Amino acid sequence: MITQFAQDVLSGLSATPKTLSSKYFYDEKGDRIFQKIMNLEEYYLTKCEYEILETHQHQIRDLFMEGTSKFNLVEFGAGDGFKTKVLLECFLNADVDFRYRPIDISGNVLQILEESLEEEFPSLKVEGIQNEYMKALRELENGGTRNVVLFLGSNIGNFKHSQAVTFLKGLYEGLNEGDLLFIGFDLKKDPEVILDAYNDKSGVTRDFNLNLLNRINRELKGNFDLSAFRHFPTYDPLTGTTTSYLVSTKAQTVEIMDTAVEFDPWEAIHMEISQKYSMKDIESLATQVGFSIVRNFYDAKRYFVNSVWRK
Ligand code: AVI
Repeated sequence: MITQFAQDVLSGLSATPKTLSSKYFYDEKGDRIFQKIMNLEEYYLTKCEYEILETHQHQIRDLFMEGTSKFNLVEFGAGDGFKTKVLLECFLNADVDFRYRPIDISGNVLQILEESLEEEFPSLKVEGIQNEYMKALRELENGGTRNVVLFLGSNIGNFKHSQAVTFLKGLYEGLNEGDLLFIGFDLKKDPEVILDAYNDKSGVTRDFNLNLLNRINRELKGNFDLSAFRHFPTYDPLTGTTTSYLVSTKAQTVEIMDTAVEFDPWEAIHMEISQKYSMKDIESLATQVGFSIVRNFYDAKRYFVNSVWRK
């Protein structure tokens, strides 16, 4: 049986323009490279969001607790929980009554996270949900306990506008009146700062993109020559969209599962978008989906915002 990955790769590479989905970046090696990205000098996003959580943890706690005695803290794509641990520690220190429910499609990711949380915070109530985000929503509490959903890291930025709206509408439908969404957006800023974040000098982001070609070679019997593709990110300050391409430096034929994919010289594969927002963009997105914005938390440079939305 042909996997969803194989189907998506073959249809993406036979389309015009050629495209691959960035959701496939995250195999084991991709996860490791992304960890490196988050530690890069140029990649300000993680540092800014960490600063927001550190600086405003008490106000965030008070907001989550406003008008209720307990809540479920649900997280989409928790990863290693590095940033979330700031909040978890703050809530535990204040004896807040809450349960942490990280959601991830990978059982392995959840298990590693749960083990590290048990070691660091033995009194924390953790109950992971292994499922796709939208399906996991059906497992959420609707017995009166508030759900607070964390969607950190500007992960929303990897969706096109229409996908972001569909995703947030699905989330809205899955929540109860009064539930909260705590969501991270990367803000529009000096285009050079943005471009550098996706074009680091040490080439880690290039390797992150090329790793998907490697994954195709490994898992789909491909024969991409990685040295014949160049990483090329762009940023359009009008739309706020960062787009990453891999550009074929010559005419070449790549075989994937016995299918030939032809590249013209300098033909590009669209790899990823990372959308940057203005506060107006964020307000209109929240309104379009039906949420009301309760509060916005910024880092000192105003590079990033964590916006709190209520259903
Ligand atoms: C996961 N996501 C928010 C990252 C971003 O900034 O778009 C993925 C990434 N791609 C290149 N560098 C980081």
